Amino acid sequence: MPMPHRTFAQLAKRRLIGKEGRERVREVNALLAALPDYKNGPYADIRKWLTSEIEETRVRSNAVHRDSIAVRREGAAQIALVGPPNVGKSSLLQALSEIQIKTGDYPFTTLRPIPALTRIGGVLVQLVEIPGLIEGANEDRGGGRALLGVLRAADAIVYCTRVDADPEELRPVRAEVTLAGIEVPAFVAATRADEAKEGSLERLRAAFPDLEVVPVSVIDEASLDAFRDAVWRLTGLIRVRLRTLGQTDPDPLALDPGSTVEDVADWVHHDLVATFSGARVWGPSARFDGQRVGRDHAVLDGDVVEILS
Ligand SMILES: Nc1nc2c(ncn2[C@@H]2O[C@H](COP(=O)(O)OP(=O)(O)OP(=O)(O)O)[C@@H](O)[C@H]2O)c(=O)[nH]1
Ligand SMILES: [Mg+2]
Repeated sequence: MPMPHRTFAQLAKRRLIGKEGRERVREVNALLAALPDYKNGPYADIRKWLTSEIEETRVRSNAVHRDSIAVRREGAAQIALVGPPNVGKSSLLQALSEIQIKTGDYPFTTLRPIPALTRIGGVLVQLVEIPGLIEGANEDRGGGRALLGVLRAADAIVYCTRVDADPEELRPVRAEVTLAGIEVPAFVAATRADEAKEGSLERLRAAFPDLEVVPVSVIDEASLDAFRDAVWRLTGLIRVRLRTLGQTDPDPLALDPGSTVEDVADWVHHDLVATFSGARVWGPSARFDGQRVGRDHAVLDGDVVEILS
């Protein structure tokens, strides 16, 4: 009587966790040998998955020897999503952007960093899924050095972990980032929040008291909005909308905090900086609507600015 196929699949996944390269291929072959030899049905599916694992492991091992995997920057900020395999990073990217991306109920579905643009309050922000950052990354385990290189270039990090998982699963990932000397703003996304058991969110918060913990589920729009807001806070950027001829642009510009009216004018047109005479401002930085201000006036998140020529 063979082992039930679900048990076999679970066992197989568990035995592959943390194994890479030759060691992983050996484990896959051992599992294939133990697998009942059905031509169709769930066992045949497991066979297909395991066989594809061999090829994917080979692809990954080759990537190990690269120094860097470039991710072209796009948007106002670049935010890295990192965490243990199979927590739902790709699903988040998919839910928040237009990209079609492979997701799967098994670890290491994603093999290389994957960028996706998401719009937050009218500003495009780039999210990058960093797959398979495992313990030993700093010693280049699992191609870790290249992955850490991508993380280093990011403006901020979202640590992703399943809300119901043991918080200890995330700790090695965070430890590798710290070990690499990467210090950027971060929060913890408690993924698959729709599956949360009582108390698991609190347990996660207790395990990471120094980080904000944001529960998120791809099937809960409100949680996705809260996630977007948290990502926006991480960027530290401020949003300013332009007003021209009495019309306010719906899409804001993203500026560094502390930016002035002069920076806004520079964004509109470099030549404008030399000639413009000031601005009118509505919103948080204005004492009253349409206040007339000089070029050194600092703008704030949510301002509307009309440059006066
Ligand atoms: N219930 C529930 N399932 C989810 C959610 N997000 C992802 N999943 C499931 O979790 C599994 C893993 O999802 P992926 O998005 O591939 O996870 P990943 O972190 O990108 O995984 P790797 O790239 O393999 O490391 C899939 O079976 C998804 O359907 C969620 O919010 N709720
Ligand atoms: Mg993935």
